[in-house]
Amino acid sequence: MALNRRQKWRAEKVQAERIARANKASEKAESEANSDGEEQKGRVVTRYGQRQLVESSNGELFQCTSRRNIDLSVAGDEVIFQPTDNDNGIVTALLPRKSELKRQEKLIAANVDQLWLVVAAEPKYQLDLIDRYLVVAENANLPIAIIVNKIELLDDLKDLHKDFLVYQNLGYELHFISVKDRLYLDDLKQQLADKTHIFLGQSGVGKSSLINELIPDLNIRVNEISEKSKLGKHTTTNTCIYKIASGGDLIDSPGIREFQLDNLSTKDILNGFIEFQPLLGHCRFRNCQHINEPNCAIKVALESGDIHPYRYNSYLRLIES
Ligand SMILES: Nc1nc2c(ncn2[C@@H]2O[C@H](COP(=O)(O)OP(=O)(O)OP(=O)(O)O)[C@@H](O)[C@H]2O)c(=O)[nH]1
Ligand SMILES: [Mg+2]
Ligand SMILES: [Zn+2]
Repeated sequence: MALNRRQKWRAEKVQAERIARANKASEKAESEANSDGEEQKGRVVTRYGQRQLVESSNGELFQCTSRRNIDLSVAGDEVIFQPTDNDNGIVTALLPRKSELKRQEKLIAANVDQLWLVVAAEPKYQLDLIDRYLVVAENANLPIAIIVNKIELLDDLKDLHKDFLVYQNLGYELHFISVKDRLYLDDLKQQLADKTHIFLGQSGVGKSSLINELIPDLNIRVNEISEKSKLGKHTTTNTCIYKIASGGDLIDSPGIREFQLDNLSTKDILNGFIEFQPLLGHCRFRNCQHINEPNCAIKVALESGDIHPYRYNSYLRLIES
């Protein structure tokens, strides 16, 4: 519904007031910054609105605003900041990023080394959704591994292993675990012992529970999934980075719901199927869509069994949606 003139005027006024307030706050913070602590390096733990929580090298937390000319930071960002009073401060510089993780054009984390796609026995994983997440993950150009959680709920793991064989054959590392019963966590722990890791996946699969388990003194709020709906409850609201005592860093992020899934371009989709990569450019037509064109390298690979029919159908579904 279009806003009428009066509503529009009101919205603009509110917006202008908001900007004026934010500018005033940064001016105040800036003048305080000039009279206070030394500039130091820190890392952004989480951001909320115009503020961010910055961790200093000795682990102290500061609530910071940013100097006006500085881009918004996200969890994982390295910054220069200046403490003002007590536990407040002002960010004066944003250091260059090693990597940026974006969803729907929105930056969600910085300086991530490894991406983990988390799925679960309940809410039950959907393979086409996994393919969709993998496309997003592949487009971030980061190493990806898959965690299947809550396996203690299954009587028989045979079907599970069969379902995930296609991913194993594609070279994705797989971990079948139960956070609840602490099954098969040791391997995982070792791999998380250094570098920065982010956990992505549907709401309710146990991302926060896993981080809680890996960082025992952490109090991430974990809610029970509503028994009836069998739908994940949206518990984590902010992307947040946590340090493991042994050295690595773990980033918890809010679960993705189906309606929030990224709009993927044809290029992203093609980029997202790792088994397609060596074949691209080998079709008869340069602009081949790999649907029903003659002499299509992808279709040839499909027919010879080098591309799994399931994955090819996922590709078709994504390209046609
Ligand atoms: N049965 C079982 N339940 C688990 C396991 N791990 C986590 N849960 C439960 O699953 C529910 C959701 O866990 P969370 O850790 O909040 O899930 P999340 O992925 O962080 O969800 P969002 O923050 O909404 O994205 C909680 O009730 C957990 O107790 C497990 O291994 N087995
Ligand atoms: Mg969570
Ligand atoms: Zn083709």
